[in-house]
Amino acid sequence: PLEVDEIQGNILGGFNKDFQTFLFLEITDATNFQQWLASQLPYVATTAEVIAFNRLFKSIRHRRGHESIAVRSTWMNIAFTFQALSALEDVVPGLLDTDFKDQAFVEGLAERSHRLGDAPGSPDGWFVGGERAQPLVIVQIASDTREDLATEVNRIEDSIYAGHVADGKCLGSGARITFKQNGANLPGNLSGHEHFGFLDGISQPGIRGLLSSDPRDVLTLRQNPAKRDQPSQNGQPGTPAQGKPGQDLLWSGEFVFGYPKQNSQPNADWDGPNPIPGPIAEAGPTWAKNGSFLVFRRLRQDVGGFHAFLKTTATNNNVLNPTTGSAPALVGSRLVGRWASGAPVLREPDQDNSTLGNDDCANNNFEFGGATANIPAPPSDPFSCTDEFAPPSPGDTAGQVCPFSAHIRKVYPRDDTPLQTGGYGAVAGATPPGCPANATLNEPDTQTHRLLRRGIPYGDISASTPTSPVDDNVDRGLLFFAYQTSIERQFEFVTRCWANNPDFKEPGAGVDPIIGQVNNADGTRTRHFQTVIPDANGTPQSVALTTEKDWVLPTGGGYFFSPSLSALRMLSGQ
Ligand code: N7H
Repeated sequence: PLEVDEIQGNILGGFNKDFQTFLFLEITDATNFQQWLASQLPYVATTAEVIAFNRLFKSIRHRRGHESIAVRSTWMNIAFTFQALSALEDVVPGLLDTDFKDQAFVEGLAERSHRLGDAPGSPDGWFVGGERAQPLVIVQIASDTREDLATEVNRIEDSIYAGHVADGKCLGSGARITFKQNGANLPGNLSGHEHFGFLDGISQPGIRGLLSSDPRDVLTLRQNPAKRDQPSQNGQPGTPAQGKPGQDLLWSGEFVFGYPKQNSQPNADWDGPNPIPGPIAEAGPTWAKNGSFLVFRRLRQDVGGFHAFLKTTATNNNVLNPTTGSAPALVGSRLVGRWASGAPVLREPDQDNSTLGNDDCANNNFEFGGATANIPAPPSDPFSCTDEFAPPSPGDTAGQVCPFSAHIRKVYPRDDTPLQTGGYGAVAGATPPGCPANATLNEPDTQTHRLLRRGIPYGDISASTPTSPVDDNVDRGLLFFAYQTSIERQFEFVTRCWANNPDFKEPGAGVDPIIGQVNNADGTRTRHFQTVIPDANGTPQSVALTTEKDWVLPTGGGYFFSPSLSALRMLSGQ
């Protein structure tokens, strides 16, 4: 079973708090830092704690609606770059005697930035993480209210500025704060949405063997035992075959070290009643068990520029949206694969539908390759899944409803298989270096490239909308966080082999309009993508689009390792 008391809380539980602050520390003195770290260990939140709280919170909210809820909590987690672990090696003998296998983690994000297609000059000038070989530590603090957050951030900042007393001597903390980043859930109607306007955090991989923090899942299981797995081969009984409808359950080793990973063998019975686990996820050092890699990207968003593009594209292509009247919003839905409310275009091609977007039982229930069935009408229990949104998703193998370039299809192609030979760049010589040439795209393999996303917006909301774009030049965007056990196979692969690869999943599909980045041979950053927009009669029209702009611009980040509670104790010399 998963050692939920050992695993830091944001990894599998997900902080999912409205207010978050991230402190970036540089280690200046390893011995003093060790003692500072020891003083902070009682505050580190575990997965057990976070899941228990989230379950309680959701069930109270379900009973009381959205009125203010008195239960609150504040959580802290901590993670280290490879360079920060190296800085501790002198005081923790043998720490890095066994190498970390993931080369991306060892080199760090600054060193790898060019591989991700970042603009020339990156990462110099980033707000944080731009310096190569900087021993950086991230402290993640999350709270339900601004006030609670400020109290905890002040406590931590004071402990860093003031240092601490040990053996009657006043020591420095051995660290200095190099950057402080606030993030917050957007206010009002944009709550839960990112700055372009789309609901975020809908689709996540489910974790085998982890009881979901959603009370509906627990109740659905109680009512419908058929949804339970048979005892699986490594003996984790009673896990559901699916989380919420459309959410596949993965072996936890995809996200936490020391547990079985997915079985990527083609045709492996990966989601059947007796799924066959893959090998155990190993970081290298044995003390990495119950830890996870954390990728952070500070992504500035050009909201006005993106909205202006949606509007111009709608005008240039005579796009009409007879139902909602918002042609730019219709274009946006094809670039993302969901409407602003979160409703997937595969289930609602013609117009936005906020009831569908908000319904956790329906908003992820679709596949690209095959049809998905509707969930049968439930018993009267209000927690269980209803799915009144007929018709069910019919699938879309030809990419006529959810274009192949749409963000959600690029970064997670679900059950897609190639239409033509070669899923990763069938055009000879076009396969990006390091990406499999002429690999066969199949679902068991796709499930080895998943991410547990934990992002939160930063910066003030924009007045811009797709119908009335406003360019105000404000620094706002997404603090993108993702956990995984291989940065190379998960975050970097998704970015390089899928999002930035113009020939994925079909030759000529183009790059991901949201996050795709290209450095062309002629020195430009011009991006091309093919989309499909219905005309006034609903007939899909193929449209080739081009933009010189990056609407999402990396302005900071780092590759971190989030250790187990035992490993944190070891790092602090206890
Ligand atoms: Fe994306 N957006 O608003 O357009 N993303 N993303 N992302 N993203 C998703 O299902 C967005 C970024 C993934 O399972 C949704 O939660 C923006 C990076 C993955 O079906 C929306 C930025 C990477 C998924 C956005 C951004 C990814 C996903 C739908 C940057 C990885 C799940 C809501 C500013 C390299 C796909 C949801 C699935 C979903 C947006 C960044 C990956 C609306 C604005 C850097 C794996």
